[in-house]
Amino acid sequence: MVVKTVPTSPFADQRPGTSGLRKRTTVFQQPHYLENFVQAVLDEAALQPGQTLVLGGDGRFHNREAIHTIVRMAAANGITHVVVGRGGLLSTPAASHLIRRGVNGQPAAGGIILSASHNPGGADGDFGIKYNTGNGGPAPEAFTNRLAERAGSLTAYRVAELPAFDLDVLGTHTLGSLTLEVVDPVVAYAQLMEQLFDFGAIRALLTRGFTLRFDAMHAITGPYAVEILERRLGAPAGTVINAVPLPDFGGGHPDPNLTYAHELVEELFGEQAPDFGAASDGDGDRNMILGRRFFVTPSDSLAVLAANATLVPGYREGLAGVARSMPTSAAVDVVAERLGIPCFETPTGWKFFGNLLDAGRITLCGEESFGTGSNHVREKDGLWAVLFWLNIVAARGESVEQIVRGHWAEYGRNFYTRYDYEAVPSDAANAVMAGLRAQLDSLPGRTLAGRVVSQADDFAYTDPVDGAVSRQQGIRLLFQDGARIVFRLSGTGTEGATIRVYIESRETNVERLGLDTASALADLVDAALTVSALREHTGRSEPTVIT
Ligand code: VG1
Ligand code: CO
Repeated sequence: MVVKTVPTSPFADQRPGTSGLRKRTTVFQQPHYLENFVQAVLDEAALQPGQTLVLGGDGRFHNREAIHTIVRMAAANGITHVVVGRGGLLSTPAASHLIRRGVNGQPAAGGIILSASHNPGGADGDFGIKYNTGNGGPAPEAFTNRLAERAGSLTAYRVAELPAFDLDVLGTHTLGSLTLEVVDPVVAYAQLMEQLFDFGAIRALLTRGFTLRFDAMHAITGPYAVEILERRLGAPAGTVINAVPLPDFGGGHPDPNLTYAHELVEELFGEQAPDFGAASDGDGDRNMILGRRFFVTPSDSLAVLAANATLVPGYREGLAGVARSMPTSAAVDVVAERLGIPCFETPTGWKFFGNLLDAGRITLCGEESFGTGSNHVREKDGLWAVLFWLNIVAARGESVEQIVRGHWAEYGRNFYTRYDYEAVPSDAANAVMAGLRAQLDSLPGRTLAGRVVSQADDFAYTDPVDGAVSRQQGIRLLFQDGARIVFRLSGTGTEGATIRVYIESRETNVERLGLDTASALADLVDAALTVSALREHTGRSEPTVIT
């Protein structure tokens, strides 16, 4: 096996964000750009001979070329075992499961996942890469900080000349000192789902005429959803729409929300609406849940799953605890209190749930950004959430809408909305945040939107397991009546800055539980825009997306 050492000059912009390194595809196609980052990952990960690396991606444009490069670099760096999904494909949750399960009873040491998640793909879209550690979860901040330093100071990378190999052929390929195992990307994951959920009850629900539609958005979950929903659960062929993964996601934006999953939304709010609708994102870790003419907010979804978990075989013993990211609504907190279990509030990004899951302190966790998951893997998991919902619907014999309205009646309702301002010039976005920081001391005690601010801060988190501290995770305005306004800058965008404004109010008056979200939150939205001077700083009168 011939190994070449290629001189490279470091890149200053290779600092991972909320979830890995995400850039324009054209940035990744620059000579040495991908290689430079991968060398830094392999150096930091420091796999020993005999240890296994899992490798796969969401199938977006440049996936296959990148997989070939990474295999050749892995061999050159002394890695002896690589497991890759057929065609170079693995959904993010399936990759997490494969790392944990490993091959032949041996867990893998880590994995490289190629994805820019919900960002558009294609030659003009985005590409991304991240490293997950041996627990199957995104590498913690300490790792990604070291990674960024190393990527910014490398002078060379190593790549091997290997015999040609075909990612579409299942089985073991021997390439010099490297054993490359090409595995079916779906089977192990589908088996895991069968262990967690009552497939018999869901099958019976479908036999009784319950109808569903799943929109794979031409992204990675197509093959997973066809296998699980149509083949194993018996939903009619065609239940999964946009089921074929395409390198550019069919030109769409593979983000399962009311704006981008419009085909599904139109059907679920139309005349012939099925009972249940769901969608997932580019890499399969997000989910949107819809009932007939009814949208479930991700924050409510987490609360409903927590309240009903013991109806599901995999969670029959109850929950050790729950966690949500800070901007996620406090609906799940109310459930946790009722159940008498701990509820943790973490910074945005799945990496912050890893320690809590590993330590057995939480069983379920979620984010307002259409992410929900559990201790079954160390990533959020789109299809898992869909199956959890179907299992609850089957067990309760109620519609999605009945379940959610019943939940509000029992626990109260947290009205919730998020305003995103995408591709804002960085200077303007930073000015918004700086302006808010400057007011933190003067805000408590002030009345905004008829409510008294009880606390204003920049969220900091101390990991209860390893003590790691993360600061500046978002500006919070907490009100005496439980309402909240949160501002933070996205760490996944690739153009300028994205400002996210999260707005929430708590309602327990039964007369007001059925209000529509926009009117329930109108005064808080106004207050948020005024106190931040967002329109003045950015010149934007409207957000890009409202969820
Ligand atoms: C966004 C979401 C965050 C999520 C992250 C990765 O991050 O807000 O909740 O964990 O995307 O999800 P940010 O920094 O842009 O707000 V995915 O499905 O894009 O990997
Ligand atoms: Co994703």
